[in-house]
Amino acid sequence: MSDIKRYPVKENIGLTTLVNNDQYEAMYKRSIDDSEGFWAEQGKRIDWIEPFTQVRDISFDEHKVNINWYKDGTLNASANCLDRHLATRGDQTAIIWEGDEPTDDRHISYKELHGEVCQFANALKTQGVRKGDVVCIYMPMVPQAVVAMLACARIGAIHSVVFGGFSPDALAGRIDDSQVKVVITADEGVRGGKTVPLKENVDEALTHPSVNTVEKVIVVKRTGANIDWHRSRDIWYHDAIAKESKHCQPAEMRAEDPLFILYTSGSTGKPKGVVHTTGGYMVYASLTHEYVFDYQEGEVYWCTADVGWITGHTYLVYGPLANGATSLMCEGLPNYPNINRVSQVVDKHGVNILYTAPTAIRALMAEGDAAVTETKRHSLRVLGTVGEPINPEAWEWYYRTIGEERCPIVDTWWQTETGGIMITPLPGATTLKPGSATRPFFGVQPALVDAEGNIVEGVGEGNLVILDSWPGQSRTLYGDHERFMQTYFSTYAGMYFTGDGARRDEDGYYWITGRVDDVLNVSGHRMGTAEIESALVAHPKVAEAAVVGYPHDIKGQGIYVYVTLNKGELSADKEVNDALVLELKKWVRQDIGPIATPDLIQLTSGLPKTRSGKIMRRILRKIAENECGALGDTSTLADPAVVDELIEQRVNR
Ligand code: 6R9
Repeated sequence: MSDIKRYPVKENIGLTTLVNNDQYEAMYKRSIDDSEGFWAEQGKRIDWIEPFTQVRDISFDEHKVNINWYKDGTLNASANCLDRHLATRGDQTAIIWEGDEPTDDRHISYKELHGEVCQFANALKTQGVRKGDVVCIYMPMVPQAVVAMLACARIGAIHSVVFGGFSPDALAGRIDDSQVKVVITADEGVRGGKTVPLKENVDEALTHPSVNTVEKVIVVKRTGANIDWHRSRDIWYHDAIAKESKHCQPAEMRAEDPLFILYTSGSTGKPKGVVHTTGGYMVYASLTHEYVFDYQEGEVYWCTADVGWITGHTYLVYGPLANGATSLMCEGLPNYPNINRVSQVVDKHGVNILYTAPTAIRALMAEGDAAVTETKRHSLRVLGTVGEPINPEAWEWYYRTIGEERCPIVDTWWQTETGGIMITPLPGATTLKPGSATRPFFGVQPALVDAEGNIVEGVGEGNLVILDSWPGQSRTLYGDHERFMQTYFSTYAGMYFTGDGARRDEDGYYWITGRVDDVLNVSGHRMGTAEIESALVAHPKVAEAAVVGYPHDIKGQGIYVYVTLNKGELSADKEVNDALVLELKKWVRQDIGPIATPDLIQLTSGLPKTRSGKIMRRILRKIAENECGALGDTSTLADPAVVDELIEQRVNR
């Protein structure tokens, strides 16, 4: 490990929330030794209607997992993001919106955002939305997406944001799973100069026979495109708010009332509706946003994630707004219309803190210094990354080229289920090692577990678990607490299992090695292999499908698919087979969405199976990685000849 570079703390990053590593160590120790006292204090950073007296009430028992933070307190998340700032920073910009085209932008002050959220909250009530109802938000990256989230929070409705890149089928599944009452969408989205037919997708999703709870569809006019209109069901957003008041009393919510549902891929086919509640989530979002990004009053903070992902929820909306930050929201792509767009936006708005994903960094890096031409980036102070392991080359490039060796990089490890950042450096306190997410955040107790379920001490490797609860933790899966307990608490009894593997070095630094379950990480997006497989086997010509990941320069992981066809469908004619491969790619794209499009498809006459019929994915992964010499133990194969054919006809070389 001695060739690992270290970047000691820089003195010149400006004001820092934490002075040094000793302070981190002391505060961390306190957060573990006196969890109750630490979180009682931190709980005060947000505004409560009825203050809490109980801090934590937790059971990690695999059969009766029960997680409560600040249980008897009441609050409103939108009031914490808006109302409490009005007196001190009502005229400060809350959201800078940067449109897809560089000429398009808008500043929205806390006062304006408050007014619009109240208006829309009233509109939702007028449309019949009540406390506890589920509202689906299927939107492009426009300010109304944030307004919609906060308006739901204001009246105690539970939002379920579905990423605008998901297909009508994927949307239908998510609407059906949580019995959505109202859908909020836009006529079209715009990204990288291309439009996305969001309203059309909603119309199609709502024709699914299983979808029968949606009463209203509220439509934001983004492009003015021609769209179908269902008079009794559809309402324009601007009409819905027209007559509504800019005042709306925030609903008094209990700390453990759900704030939102967010669907994420697991290792089985059906997406999981991860539920986050109000009090603990807000405390954790606000605390991590301040410490991890060393956020200082008045700074411009830019998280490039879409609101359809957890990163957009916690670090574009709830964390920064709870802290009164100016949060930049960008509609388009990091490389549109030019490769230096990110740097241009940084200069244009004086961005101090930039939080993005390794896949975006690698895409910029691929163009060399073009990503920074004609820009200065002098305002930048802290850089962050999230979503997947960052390779040291990309880290170094980010550090030198974007940050000019001035800005610490916070490589933040966390998950949809964790609600907020869990393992991360703290700028100004932590010596950095490129590729390592470094040390646990306050209150977080990571551990490594070996194959036998024993905790690994000191230097070592294993599956990453978390030993005790933290306030941002997900409480359940919507409508399926059994599955929640089963998925996260049954692998290692009494511990939260992350699904990731990790290594710990001699300094106690964590190095995340990636998923250990059947979940891929494609451009920082979680994709269950089972989801893609079930899409494929639904194709009339497909008999069986097996999906694995393989290393991809830009995306981190690419999607490699092995497909066997129904009898007689595999042609002797290469052109016919090639056409089918294209058709299958399109099929998956339409079924799930563009992010799930397979990169490589291999048609084969058989899959490697054990005698009991289990697909041997280990072998398929090796072949997809083009490492055919290292297949490992193949003695349990039912038919070894299959492997020779797979190697012979592999499509990654
Ligand atoms: C926030 C988010 C979670 C999975 C997680 C892990 C991977 C996220 C990472 C990272 C290495 C990091 N992951 N951050 N791996 N280093 N800094 O991405 O949530 O979409 O639920 O994905 O992403 O594999 O388990 P989510």
